[in-house]
Amino acid sequence: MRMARVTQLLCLGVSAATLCSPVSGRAEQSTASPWSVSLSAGWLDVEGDEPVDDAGLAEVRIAHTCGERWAVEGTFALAPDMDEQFRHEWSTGERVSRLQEAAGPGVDDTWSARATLEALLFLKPHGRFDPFLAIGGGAMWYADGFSDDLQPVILGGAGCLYNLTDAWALRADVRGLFIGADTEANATFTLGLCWTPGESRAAPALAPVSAPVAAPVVAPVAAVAGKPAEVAKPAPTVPVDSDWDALSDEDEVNRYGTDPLKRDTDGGGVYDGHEVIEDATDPKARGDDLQVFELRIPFDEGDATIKSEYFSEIGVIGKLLKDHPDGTARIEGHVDPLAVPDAKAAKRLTERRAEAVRDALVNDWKIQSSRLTPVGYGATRPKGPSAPPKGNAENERLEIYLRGTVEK
Ligand SMILES: [Ca+2]
Ligand SMILES: [Ca+2]
Ligand SMILES: [Ca+2]
Ligand SMILES: [Ca+2]
Repeated sequence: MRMARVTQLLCLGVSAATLCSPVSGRAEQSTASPWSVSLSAGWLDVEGDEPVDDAGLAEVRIAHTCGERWAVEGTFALAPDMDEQFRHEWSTGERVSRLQEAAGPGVDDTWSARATLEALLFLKPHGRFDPFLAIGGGAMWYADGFSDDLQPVILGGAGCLYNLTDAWALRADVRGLFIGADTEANATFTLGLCWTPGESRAAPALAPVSAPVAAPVVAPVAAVAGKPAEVAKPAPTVPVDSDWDALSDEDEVNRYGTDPLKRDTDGGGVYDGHEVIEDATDPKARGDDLQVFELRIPFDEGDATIKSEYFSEIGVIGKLLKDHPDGTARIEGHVDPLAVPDAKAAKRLTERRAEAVRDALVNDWKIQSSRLTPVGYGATRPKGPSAPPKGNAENERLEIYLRGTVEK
């Protein structure tokens, strides 16, 4: 749970300490709300010499993203039915209710509420699995007056988000709680659901597809009758990119000296726009093109799960990176604009697919994650025109650009 939308997590849970942290959205560049809400439920494990026994727990959490890795989360927890705990009285051999000793005769169950504020540190902000550490404090209140009205709480622990979609994630939380002046030690275990309204995290900023096209020079309209001359607004210009290489024809001719009708002018394997925009190589010199692979992995519609029969194709990349320990890979996901019409959804889907390839390289080939850069381009880099009604299959692809994997 990658994070610009750090803050809205909603966890539904079953037990004590569940926390929905900003699943996918910590502070990356994004227009998403920084808020998240979580509902969780779980179990409150109580120290053995306390008046009450272990109990079920429900929690509501509201989180706010504070940066790439940090979020602040407020939690209200309720244990609605806490049974009494007993001790053995050695002198009489009887079981004695600790709760009735503390709260008075006839009180055989009670309930409690807790409010806390925690700081969350996300350890892997861009993964589908998004583990985090948590530490904070607050106060706890027991009904039936068997304890102080409000007891201070210090808590710490960890959790993990599993991003299902841009908006929803599962979460699991574990916390240790030190409550009250006698520092009784309790623990909570919860599962929940997180909801982050709005857009998901954004992919890393992309370079412009083509250089800005110079606006036509428009001569000012002559001044009339003493009025100042007005400047006509230029009509918006759509750059023409005849060869689908992400550089406009005009820029290819006037700025880069590349062939506006040839996608890969130097024939080295990498198209002109990628050399100019991403690679900083020379689109007119064949020898400096990066090593590039295009993977045609069929995904289910809207899904980013790689089917096992395609792991061997990723293995080709894994072996190259294994053989070249200094090599790095940029993993790009692309779809056709008709296949996923919503631009934000397309970007997120392609990012998830690129992350799936990265995860396979990390898990199956033990390639360090720091050597791999997954990027989602959505439908901004088609290889050719779309084809109604379902789109051009050529445009749905993963491209892997390798550096440092070819002996010079
Ligand atoms: Ca072009
Ligand atoms: Ca070209
Ligand atoms: Ca090239
Ligand atoms: Ca080149």
